[in-house]
Amino acid sequence: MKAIDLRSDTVTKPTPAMRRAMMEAEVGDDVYGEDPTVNRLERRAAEIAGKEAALFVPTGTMGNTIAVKLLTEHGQEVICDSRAHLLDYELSMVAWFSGCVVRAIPTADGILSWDEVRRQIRAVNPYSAPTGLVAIENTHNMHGGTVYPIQTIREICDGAHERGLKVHMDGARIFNAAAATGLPVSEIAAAADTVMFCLSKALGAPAGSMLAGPAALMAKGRLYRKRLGGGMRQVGVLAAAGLVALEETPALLAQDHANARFLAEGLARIPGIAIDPGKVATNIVVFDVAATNLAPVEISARLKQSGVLLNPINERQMRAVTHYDVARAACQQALEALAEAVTR
Ligand code: TLP
Repeated sequence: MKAIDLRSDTVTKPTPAMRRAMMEAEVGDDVYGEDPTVNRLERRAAEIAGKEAALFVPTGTMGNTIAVKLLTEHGQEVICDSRAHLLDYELSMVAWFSGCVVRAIPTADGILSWDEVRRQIRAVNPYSAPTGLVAIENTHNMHGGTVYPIQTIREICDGAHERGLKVHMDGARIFNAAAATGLPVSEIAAAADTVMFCLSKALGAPAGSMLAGPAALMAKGRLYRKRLGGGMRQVGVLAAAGLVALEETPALLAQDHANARFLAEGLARIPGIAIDPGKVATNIVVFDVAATNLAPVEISARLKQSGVLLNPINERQMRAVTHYDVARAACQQALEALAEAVTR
């Protein structure tokens, strides 16, 4: 039996169209800038993001890392929310590569407001690390795929820019934000200096992310990418899948969102599980299992025995992520397995 894999949308397998495009991809040495497929992908990604240029990077982590390096100086502070991916899941690259410290703001749903950001900005003085950058995560992963209201993004970006700060958007799942709000990606990212988005998550490509922003910054970013070991040579084979992902998958995301809402509604009916389905706007469902009196790792292990893969994110919460490789029927099966796992 094929496992129902709700651990992440990173687990999607490339579609037949992606595999065909990969096989037929025209390639060259991308370190010389000679891979025509990568060049095409970078132009297309820039166009979609509404930025001058884009850079193909192997991972979202590398995209965020390069963005932070481009937009800060050594010793500055980066403001983000307290459960941001770049704080909790990127091996302290903000410190390791850019020499910055993080000022984390706790939030109810991962969405920062300008007022919260404003109060944390440190001016140059004899004690503090001066603030250099604000990083916002849209959609917000660990808070359950929450989406920034466009007005909030504009307020944060305008406010930050007025104070001489930069803004990076970790838009790993910005296409989910676009599907949920009906706004084009370019509009969502417009006010931010740089935006990173992943081809390898809900869009379904086997690997790769894009960093987009001003041309001069992206040219410098190419050098940081090389420093980090991201000069990938004939990588048009991957870019080809990315191009297919950009054209084909965005239209399918609404189905993933409907499936996530369906999962959330089912979860809310299982005794001991707490979730507000009304808050599930995209493809990530984070739910609290504390009242089941079972540890999330135990629930995860029981689910695995019934062919459902679903990970804990801490001692009380678990995360289910929908994507094109899980259909509605699989979500129903996962709900039945969960109900069984927590009552067994
Ligand atoms: N997220 C992964 C794990 O690392 C948690 C997942 O399964 O969701 N920004 C955001 C918001 C992300 O969710 C991720 C990956 C990244 C950046 C990093 O992307 P990769 O994994 O390509 O380095």
